Amino acid sequence: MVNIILFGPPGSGKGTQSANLINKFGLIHLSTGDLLRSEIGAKTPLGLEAKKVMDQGILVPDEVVIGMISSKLDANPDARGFIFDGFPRTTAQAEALDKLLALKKTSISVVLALEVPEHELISRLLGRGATSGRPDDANEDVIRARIVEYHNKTAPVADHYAKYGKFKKIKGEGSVEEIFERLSKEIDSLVI
Ligand code: B4P
Repeated sequence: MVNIILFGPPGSGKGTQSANLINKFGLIHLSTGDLLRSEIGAKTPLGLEAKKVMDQGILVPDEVVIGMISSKLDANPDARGFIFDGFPRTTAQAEALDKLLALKKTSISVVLALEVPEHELISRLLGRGATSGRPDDANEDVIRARIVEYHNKTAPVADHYAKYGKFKKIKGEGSVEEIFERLSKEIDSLVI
């Protein structure tokens, strides 16, 4: 099995690249952002609670997203692998993911971390906010709050995987196709 974490700050292109990578490599895309937005769209109790924090640019509680990922792993017993997009976003989430994968006798193959300068992140997210209707992309204060959350809570996840030699930085600037090529090269060396 090949299990990849696509890592990086908000707006670094995780969602954009995952959509293309799953087609090329036949992996299953697990995006906690997408899962949460689908709960919000369906107006479930979980979605209504999540919306309150997501609209402020802060992270949803660990137990909520860990529960969602656990159900999705159980629902796909025959997968040849997964791309985790936007998860794990805290060290507690990373530890929980390691345990969930160990139960399935597998582990993370590599963490590919997209590196993009902050001014570019802000301009990409404001650009999407102009058309997507995503409240967390709509104003610069919320975008900055998401970047602060990333530095405080998500960046330490890099150390968690670097300890095991599984962390790889990828230049996240350039065209979508150029970045796709960089990521594909890394995954090619893993895929059976
Ligand atoms: P996410 O949905 O994960 O969103 P993201 O980090 O903002 O976006 P991503 O990096 O995927 O950027 P994208 O490709 O879309 O999270 C949203 C919120 O959900 C979080 O703030 C949090 O509240 C909550 N949440 C999610 N997961 C959680 C977890 N595990 N724990 C707790 N809370 C969680 O690209 C952005 C824009 O850039 C797009 O418009 C795209 O077209 C553009 N773009 C992409 N690549 C480009 C390129 N190469 N050049 C120019 N533009 C590009």
